[in-house]
Amino acid sequence: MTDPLLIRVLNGEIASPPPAWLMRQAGRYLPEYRALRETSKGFVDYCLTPELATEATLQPMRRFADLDAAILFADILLIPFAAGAGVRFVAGEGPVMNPVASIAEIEALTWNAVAESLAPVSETVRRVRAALPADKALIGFAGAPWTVATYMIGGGKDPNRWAARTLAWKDPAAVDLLLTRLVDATVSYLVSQAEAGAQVLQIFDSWAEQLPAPLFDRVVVRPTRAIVDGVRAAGVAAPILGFPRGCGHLADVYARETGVTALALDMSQADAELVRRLPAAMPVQGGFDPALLAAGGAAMADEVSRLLTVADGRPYVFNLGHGVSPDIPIDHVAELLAIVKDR
Ligand code: 1CP
Repeated sequence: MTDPLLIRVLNGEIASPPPAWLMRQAGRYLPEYRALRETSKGFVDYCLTPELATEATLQPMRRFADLDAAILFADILLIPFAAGAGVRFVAGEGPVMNPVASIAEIEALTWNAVAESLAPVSETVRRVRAALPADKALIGFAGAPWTVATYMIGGGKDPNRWAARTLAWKDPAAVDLLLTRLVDATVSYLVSQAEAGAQVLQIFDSWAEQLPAPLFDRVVVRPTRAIVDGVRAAGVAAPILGFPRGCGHLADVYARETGVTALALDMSQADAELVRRLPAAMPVQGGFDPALLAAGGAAMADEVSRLLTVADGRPYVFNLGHGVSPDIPIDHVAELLAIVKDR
């Protein structure tokens, strides 16, 4: 049997039309998601209940036949939750947790309990894979260590990553220890997702922005390289997508030095000159502005054409440059996917 289109393209095939999926394709813009979410006690419970998480993963697949892949319904903050950081999602405020700032606080977390408490996620992966048609790929994911660390150091959303960036300069040993613990937890988490049936793995580094090059190397590139090496050492061959959002032209360094299979581009990185400098033939993904998806209209088709030009003969996966936001009209999603698949 041939592999799903997304896997073939991440392994180097050029496809027209390209495979398509959308970051945050499950979630609050879907009425069926909001209805299901009301039945759970809280967001973490929802993610760790395989029946609910399986249903949330499959909802966008049922609605949009043009999607080539499902992404596991979970969250990048499940690792700090499982490590006992007190993660909770407060309505209207986002994630909150107990901040860590010292080696003692980092060592006091229950890192050894992470794998067991995230076992329900592997069960979700097994259920989704069993329910998905063979031609649709299943994507597993985790947050990159730096992005997860910014929430842990900030005690939740850390505006401008100020707390995390300050600590990275002030107490490098503490931040490096936190990143090391996160690398180890993330490697086993991703390996168990792959063993349960995830065919692609994406590493979300949503807060890779605002870092000077030496710090970018220390907190983004090296920990990501360690994850890729760890996953490969465990015998997992699945393509790995890296998404270093907001790092501008440092995406080139990231693409060369982390070992990822393919690079997910944000809006400003979806630029012909930047893409030309990437390692030869490395597949690229994404770049479409979620605000244009909110706006809708004829400009969507022009931007899809532009992105195909930017990919310039490389394997390309259609996606957004950041996640779907809750206010996006569902009709615009269907229209956008039809535009992508029409050519
Ligand atoms: O109440 C709710 O329903 C919670 C809303 C929600 C949802 C639907 C959160 C809380 N997380 C998710 C799911 C989620 N998160 C997925 C599921 C699969 C999908 O459809 O794509 C994924 C891949 C994520 C990843 C995630 N979580 C990221 C990385 C991607 C990105 O958007 O940059 C980040 C930064 C988070 C943290 C997070 N989770 C949720 C919130 C409110 C936040 C904070 C975001 C912020 O700090 O602004």
